[in-house]
Amino acid sequence: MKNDILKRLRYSLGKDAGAASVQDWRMALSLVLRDQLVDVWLDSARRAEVNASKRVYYLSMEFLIGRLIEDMISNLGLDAAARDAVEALGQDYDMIVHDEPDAALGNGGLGRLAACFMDSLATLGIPAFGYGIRYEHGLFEQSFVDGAQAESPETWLSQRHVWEFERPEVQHRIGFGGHVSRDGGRATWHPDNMVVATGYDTPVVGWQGEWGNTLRLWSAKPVNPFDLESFNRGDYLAASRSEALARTISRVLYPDDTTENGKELRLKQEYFFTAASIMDLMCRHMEEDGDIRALPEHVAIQLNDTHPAIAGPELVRLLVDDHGLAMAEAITLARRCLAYTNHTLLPEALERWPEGLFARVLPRHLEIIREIEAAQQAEFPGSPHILEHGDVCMGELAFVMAHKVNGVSALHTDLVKKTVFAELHRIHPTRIVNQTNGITPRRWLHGCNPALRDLITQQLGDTWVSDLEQLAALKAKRSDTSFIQAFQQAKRSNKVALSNWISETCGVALDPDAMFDVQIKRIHEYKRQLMNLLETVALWNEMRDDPDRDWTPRVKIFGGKAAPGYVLAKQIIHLINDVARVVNADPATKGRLRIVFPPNYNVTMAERLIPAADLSEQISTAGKEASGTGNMKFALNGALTIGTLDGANVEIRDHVGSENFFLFGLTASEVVDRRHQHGFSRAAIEASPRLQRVLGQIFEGRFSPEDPHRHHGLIGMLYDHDHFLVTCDFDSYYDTQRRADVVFQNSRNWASMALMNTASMGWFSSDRTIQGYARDIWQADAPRSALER
Ligand code: DL6
Repeated sequence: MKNDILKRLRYSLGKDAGAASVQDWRMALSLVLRDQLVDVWLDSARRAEVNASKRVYYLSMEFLIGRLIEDMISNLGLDAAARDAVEALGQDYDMIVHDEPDAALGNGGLGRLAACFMDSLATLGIPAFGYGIRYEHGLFEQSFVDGAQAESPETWLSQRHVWEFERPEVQHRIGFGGHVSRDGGRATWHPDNMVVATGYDTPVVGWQGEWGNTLRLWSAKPVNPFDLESFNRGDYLAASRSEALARTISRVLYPDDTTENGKELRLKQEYFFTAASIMDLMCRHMEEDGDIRALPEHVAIQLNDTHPAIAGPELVRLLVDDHGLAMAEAITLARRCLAYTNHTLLPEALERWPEGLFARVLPRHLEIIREIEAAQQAEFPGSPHILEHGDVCMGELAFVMAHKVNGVSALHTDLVKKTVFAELHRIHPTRIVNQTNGITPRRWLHGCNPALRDLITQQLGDTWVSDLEQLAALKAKRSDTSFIQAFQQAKRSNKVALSNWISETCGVALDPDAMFDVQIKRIHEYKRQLMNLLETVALWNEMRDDPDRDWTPRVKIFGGKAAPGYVLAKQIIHLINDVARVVNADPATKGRLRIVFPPNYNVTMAERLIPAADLSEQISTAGKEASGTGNMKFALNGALTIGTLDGANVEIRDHVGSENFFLFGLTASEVVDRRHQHGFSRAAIEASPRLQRVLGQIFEGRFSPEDPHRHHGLIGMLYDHDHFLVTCDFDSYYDTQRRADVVFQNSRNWASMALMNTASMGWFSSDRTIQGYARDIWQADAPRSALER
């Protein structure tokens, strides 16, 4: 390996060892690893083709993959070899692997789930492609300027993305606009704009390097690189206009997963990657099989939320306009290939596009949607409309064009049936199924937590990594003193490492024996970071009132980005930073309360924070968080959860035991009832002197003396529009936190509760989730046969 690295350095990067930077060493190592992936990857593709296996196509606007190098190394079983080779070359291995930029091609849970699914598909040997967009700029970089969020463009591609292979030969022309002509009933779409989608392939090889799938990301290029005539005239701007327009489509990830911004560009992005993916898989099918009617036997297309919902009309368009099928047959055939995952009930995230916009951008698709709508109404009169109030409703479209629709936790699926799709569920009672989310144990325990990984492997061997239910054997160790001590030691070493990093990055010294209480996720009202902060201020008040009490030391850690246009979320960030400044400078707490908010939360930061957490904050308003996956990562890494009965918290609590989970707050149905009570938030505030005091302090500018009015908007919202019931759950949350304080004081008992969490989380592996999709949705039960050579 050492020689291979030197060879790559010299012949691929044109550097010799004396001149190589850390980045060069990292690239050379990555290229050597990539070589090792290629054989299994190509071999898997060949086997899938020879076996005529059904392939899964996972269409997702987002793949939040993070860094890949450590995943690749450990999936190939090369941890020791890679470290030895790099060290033998006199280089710092950790520095090299940490040099890789974090590929942030996603906003949060939905994108990270897609990345976990890619890992599990490869580990299970299910032939699959992930299809998405190769954004030039991923999720924005966050910094804090005087406590307020500032955004700047992310530039992951400023360095070469070493893992990918550009495929200039894989190109599809994607049209926009224009008109539709008819010749003897056959429609032809004449777009007036075209871009070329070019594929970039990243191999995704599963655990132990037995199977490899492809993540194919599309980049938009102009049909003609530039206009020679304008160039010759000296009008260089006009000459490159078409390139600039094309590139805009794959330039930036939309920084918001719950609202639709820049409607036209967003719609074009959605159509761009969906159409390229559908064309791509159709070409593959026609080359390998040749019978268009056999498509559903070979193709399972999963729509990750409604973003790729245009896949239905696009598939129908190709079947009708290019392959000559009748409309009714095409709709049925397309439906047999398609399935749709719903990830949210928030009304603002259920996409709707004005019909006028659709007519302008995708005129043929609008015609087809009208036919789909007519067919649905003819078969099921009174069915909810896809075209409603001048909008195209993508949720209804995705539902009607899918043979299965799934929610992402038991509670969420139940609510999907009762709320957003109640009527469609009545009409199609077997279409909605549940597939509770999961996380890959490769990254979220084996990779990110070497201390705990090694302890578990000493006990169980290493087969748990691909069979996570084996962790249940650890339950027998809950009263084993020496094991519990080793478990505590692993956690403490992670907390020390995190403390060192926080001290370097935030300049705040932490006590590793304090309770590390962590809330990391997008900043959103429903996720209630604000409630966590109000509780922190209340605790600060009580510490100051009674400084000699035996307070449990706490470190409150926040991490997350607010969508740039989401004003309230940005105000919450500002308030957290304002409170942190005052509390951290206050000697009265005697260092027993610290607040830290490291900027630019991303996958890599999560990998640092999660192994060091004692308490996991999963405190969304019940009924609002579809599942959560951070909740699973924390519990797997031995944090106790403080949480509401929301999303997958419900199932986590069932698995780890109610005695090992700090539950508080209103249930989903109580939330709905409470909202109907007039003046509920004022009543809750009046009933809680503790909360009144905190709100009063913030209102008076206690934490923002330089701008006392700064947080009036937030306080006014809590009094008059507390849609997410922060005020109603506050007291119960505060009391539960104090219960956690008491339990934490008995460190031995806390550790055994934490161990019960780790030991009970096997079911939350994304391998289990993917097996569920394969069985209930894709009928792609190839796994074992694919792995047999
Ligand atoms: O299913 C993955 C993830 C869930 O764990 C979160 O609870 C949910 O909020 C998130 N949903 C979205 C919705 N985006 N859109 N549209 O990201 O999905």
